[in-house]
Amino acid sequence: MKKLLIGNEAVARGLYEGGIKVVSSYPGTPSTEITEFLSKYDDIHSEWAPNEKVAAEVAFGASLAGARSVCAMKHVGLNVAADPLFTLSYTGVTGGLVICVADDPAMHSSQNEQDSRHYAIAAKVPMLEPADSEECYRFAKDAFELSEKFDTPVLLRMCTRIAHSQSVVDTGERKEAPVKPYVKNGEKYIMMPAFAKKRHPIVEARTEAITEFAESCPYNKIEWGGKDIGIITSGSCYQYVKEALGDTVSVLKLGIVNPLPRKLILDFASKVRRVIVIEELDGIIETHCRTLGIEAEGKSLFTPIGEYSQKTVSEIILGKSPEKPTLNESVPARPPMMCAGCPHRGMFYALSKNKITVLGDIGCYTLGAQAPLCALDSTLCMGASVSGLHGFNLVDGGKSRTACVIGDSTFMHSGMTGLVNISYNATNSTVIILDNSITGMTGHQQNPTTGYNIKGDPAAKVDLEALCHAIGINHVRVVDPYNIEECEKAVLEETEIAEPSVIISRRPCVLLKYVKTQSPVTVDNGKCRGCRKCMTLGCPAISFKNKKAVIDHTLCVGCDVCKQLCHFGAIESEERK
Ligand SMILES: Cc1ncc(C[n+]2csc(CCOP(=O)(O)OP(=O)(O)O)c2C)c(N)n1
Repeated sequence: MKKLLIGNEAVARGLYEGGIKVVSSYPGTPSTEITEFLSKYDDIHSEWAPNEKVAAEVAFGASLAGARSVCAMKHVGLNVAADPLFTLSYTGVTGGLVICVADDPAMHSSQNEQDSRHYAIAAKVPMLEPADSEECYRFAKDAFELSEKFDTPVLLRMCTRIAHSQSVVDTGERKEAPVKPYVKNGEKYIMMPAFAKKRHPIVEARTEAITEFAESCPYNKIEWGGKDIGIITSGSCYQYVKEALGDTVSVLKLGIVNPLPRKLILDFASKVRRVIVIEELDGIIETHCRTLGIEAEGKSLFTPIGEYSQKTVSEIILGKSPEKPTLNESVPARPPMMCAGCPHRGMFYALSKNKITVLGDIGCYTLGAQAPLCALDSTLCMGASVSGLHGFNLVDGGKSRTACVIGDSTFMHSGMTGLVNISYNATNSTVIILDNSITGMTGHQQNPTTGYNIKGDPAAKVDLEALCHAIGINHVRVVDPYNIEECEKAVLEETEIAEPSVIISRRPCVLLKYVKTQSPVTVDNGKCRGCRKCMTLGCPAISFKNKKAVIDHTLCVGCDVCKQLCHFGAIESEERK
């Protein structure tokens, strides 16, 4: 049946039809919807794991038990799952195992721009890269076969443009893949040195076999056009090349980006005058061409930074802008900002006002770094706020008032172990868990602290207070971030004491459906002195006109935080007017 699908939905459909039995993932833009779409199928098991390493290991266990399994993550998630990945390459699989990884060139929603293809090379596993939704569907479906045929996990590389763009997919029916019977096989699955040494040559031989497969497989294809320029490309860049250059050039489109074919590339290169590799991020295909002795051009023309477009390709190859219309460049920028009524804001105000040095983490609350709050001093990767704070305090030795902030999902992901270290190695660190009862940043996924699973069914709920106590923290207190005085008091007291402490700043995300908002607040123009105190919150509902504060009723949710700041009683709740 023909359907218009975004790349991630097409991947989910392909995996479903390919016989998936288990998917375990951790959310991360632009990969999240793969698992969200899979969770709609009731005949497979789907789950959010606390982090990508756990997810990959769940997929491994399910594969070991004979089922086709999947985990999906964003590019930085693969750093977290790298440990199982590298040895999974040695063990191989029983049931087919597919790891979907989504890169984010241009960092639309990421902290770096790493190129996941390096992982495929380093871990010596095959990587497929689709260029539209139809390929997302087909590659995902075939990936299980490939995984079982070559006894390897298979990486399916997505990128933001392919994951979130729509194109037509001709879907089919699910083909059940019976669970293979479990057979104990220590030499294959117990990777201690004696056995692992025997597996390594198998991995090398497998790479040779897949390279041979890549020479003539249907995923790599040549489209002949003008022979003056031969373009070698893959993924989204293929679309830019076709749109910008049509058949004025010949194109070798690679669908397997690791291992790369040799004969196919040499043959293609021998038939064109000039070889240009167009690949976003790093010059991986270009380097491969050069090791084959081909004088390929690539990064001398195209930047390793950010995304390309048909405009980039046209301007660099043809020296002119494309004839087809491009997006109007003057689309207004819409930078992310903390929502009106965001429960993180009150705590950030308290931290900023009291000039606390705050190690930050990754989530909606990273936006606390923006003016006017400017409440953060660092953001590195998930979990790093907690471990980093301990390191900072080891050196700072109490000279500054310090704390760290971490969301509930991020705390479950990789903050807990940092807290164990704080407790065990004893620094007077204050960890603030911003518990908004959801994984907010990636679009409201459940996590182990929310009490619901991926399907929205009730599930075991981690008791954060009890967990922190069990880790050895004696000072654990809960505050309401809509109460500024309470937040300030907690921050000042807990950063003062001579032992580790945890503040749980708890209030559900205001965008959750079950959260009841209050009537908006209004400024009494007579009382407003134009002091701009309310503006220091950075609430998007508050602006300034004619030297007075104005509150946008379409945005205000009546959290009352600004009201607490106004010394002149100029901000009033609607019903009290
Ligand atoms: C290793 C890794 N995995 C996934 C992500 C994507 N990601 C960014 S923040 C975040 C979780 C945010 O949830 P939470 O900590 O609860 O904070 P909130 O956004 O709700 O404030 C995720 C999954 C990431 N940046 N890095």
